[in-house]
Amino acid sequence: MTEKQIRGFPGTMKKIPTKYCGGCGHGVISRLIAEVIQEMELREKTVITNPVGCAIWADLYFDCDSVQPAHGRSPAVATGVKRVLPDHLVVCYQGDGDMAAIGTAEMIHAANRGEKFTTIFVNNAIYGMTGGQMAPTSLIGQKAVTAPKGRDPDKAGMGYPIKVAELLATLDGTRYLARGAVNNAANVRKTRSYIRKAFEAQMKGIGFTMVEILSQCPTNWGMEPVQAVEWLEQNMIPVFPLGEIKNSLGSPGLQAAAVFTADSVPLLEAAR
Ligand SMILES: Cc1ncc(C[n+]2csc(CCOP(=O)(O)OP(=O)(O)O)c2C)c(N)n1
Ligand code: SF4
Ligand SMILES: [Mg+2]
Repeated sequence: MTEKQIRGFPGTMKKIPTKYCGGCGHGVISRLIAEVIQEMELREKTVITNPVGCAIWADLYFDCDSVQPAHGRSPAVATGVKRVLPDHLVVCYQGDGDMAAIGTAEMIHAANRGEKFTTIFVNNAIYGMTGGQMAPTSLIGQKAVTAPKGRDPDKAGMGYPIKVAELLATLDGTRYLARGAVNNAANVRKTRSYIRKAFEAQMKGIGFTMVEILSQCPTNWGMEPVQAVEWLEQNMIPVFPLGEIKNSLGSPGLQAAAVFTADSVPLLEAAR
């Protein structure tokens, strides 16, 4: 029987060991981004902004240009890069601490301005790099080093998990917002298709696009990798439902009212 190669190593990634822990979702997400860049033949025209977080070494893994903004400032830097190089693919890679905590202002205003870059938002419900502090996306009751008894929105005033995709869906500048996950092969494939759709929209000059991706952090969740996948499925997906949260790619201009997909209307109602 002759061997047939199903999938090769994407040329847009360097063949070096990553610094990610075993079972971490970041590595899969990086690979998906690299595969889509390669498929679209955009390696020489891509600029990635690295986050401050466990993906800080993204420039070591991707074989394309990159910038290292300060913590949370990636949307501001991506805005500048995209405005100077409008024909380039600009990918803003951010974690939940980076994007939904220290970088909230930059995120909301870049999205509201309809900046034409794509954010890949890695939601692992924790600050991974710094050792497991509570993130804005941590679940109610989830333990973190800064919430040893679990996140408590009422008595301890710790707030509720922020649903970033639903939040940004209310802004007219956002045109495509999807939420995927890397817990199984089917969701990995779906997430890849969301990334492709967002990148294609960006290259057509359409406004702000984002793919939020639910991702495992077994190390700071204190779990084995398989257990972390199960935890994501049982706990994160019910709070952060998967699918296209907003798709107004067909609308003519940035001022067009948000067009929600049939799936996203109940999701938005549930998020209220
Ligand atoms: C201005 C500033 N404040 C705080 C930090 C410390 N810091 C580094 S990474 C990080 C959180 C990263 O969490 P997240 O964005 O969720 O990324 P993850 O590691 O989970 O992928 C923090 C608070 C810093 N580097 N710079
Ligand atoms: S600490 Fe968590 S997010 Fe960071 S590399 Fe390890 S598993 Fe991944
Ligand atoms: Mg995180």
